[in-house]
Amino acid sequence: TPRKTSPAPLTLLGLGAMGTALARTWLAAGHPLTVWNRTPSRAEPLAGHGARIAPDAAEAVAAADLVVLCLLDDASVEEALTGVDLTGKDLVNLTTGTPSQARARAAWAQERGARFLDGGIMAIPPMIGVPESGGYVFYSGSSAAFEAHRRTLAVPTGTRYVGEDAGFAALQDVALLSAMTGMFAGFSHAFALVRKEDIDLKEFAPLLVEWLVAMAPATHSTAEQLTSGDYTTGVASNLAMMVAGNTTMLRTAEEQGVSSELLLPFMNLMERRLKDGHGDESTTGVIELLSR
Ligand code: FVH
Repeated sequence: TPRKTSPAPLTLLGLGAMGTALARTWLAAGHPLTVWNRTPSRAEPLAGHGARIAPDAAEAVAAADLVVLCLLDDASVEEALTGVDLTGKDLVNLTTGTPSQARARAAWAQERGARFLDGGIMAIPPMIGVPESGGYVFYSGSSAAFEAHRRTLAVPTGTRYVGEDAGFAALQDVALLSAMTGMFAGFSHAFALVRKEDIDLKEFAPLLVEWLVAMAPATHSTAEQLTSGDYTTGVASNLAMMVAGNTTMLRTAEEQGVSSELLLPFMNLMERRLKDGHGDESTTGVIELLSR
């Protein structure tokens, strides 16, 4: 029979909305948890759930080998850990930052004798501790640290390790968030078009969802085309047809008294690519115009 190991101790710095959600799941799973927050009053409610509250970041870090950070930004990580002894620690930084901030922070941690993992959280606080929500964290950096703490890290939400390059988690996190921003822009424009008409928005919403889900697999063909270098569409809609269709979308916006400012940046790129002679392609060629 497999030997049952007791839940590993860890430290968590940062008890904002996300940090508190993480703390609660580790405590509920029986992990001995030491917490620290810049504003101590935010830590107090966790004492009743079994957390040990450290008076400062240095004491919190000293309490466990695994130290998780969930602070506002990279500057707050710097501020919280300045002067703290990190020798022999495994730092897991769930603070959102850029890829270069993650790489610099990994080098910084290594200089101080610590292993480093960066994490990009693909979840919001209510999804933490709810496996069926589909939330997860991208991790990158020290694979040895990831393997050592894999079970503990999997307690609050799913885990996806994406490589030794400490910047990869942040990069893929931000790439997904950027795609989400485009989707928000798209459905905001759609609602703006219909909302002043006699159309039930609650009936329109599921149509929008169905359409977005039906179109989402285009991401797979985009990946295939970028990999092969052949952007031509074959039987599917091509850029020449789509640019012609843009005229109807822009005219409809005008008729409805809706600004096209959310659509125009992408449409302008499509038109540029068409003018460059790529009417037989999909929209994949637009990506060529984005690289600086
Ligand atoms: N909440 C969310 O939906 C998103 C989901 C995706 C990932 N993000 C990132 O997670 C990090 C923490 O987010 P949060 O929601 O917990 O944020 P807040 O509730 O605003 O808490 C911020 C904590 O950071 C502490 N803090 C701020 N500045 C400093 C500093 N200079 N030194 C030490 N600690 C600092 C703050 O402490 P206090 O204000 O209570 O004293 C909070 O503990 C974040 O990167 C999101 O992008 C969340």
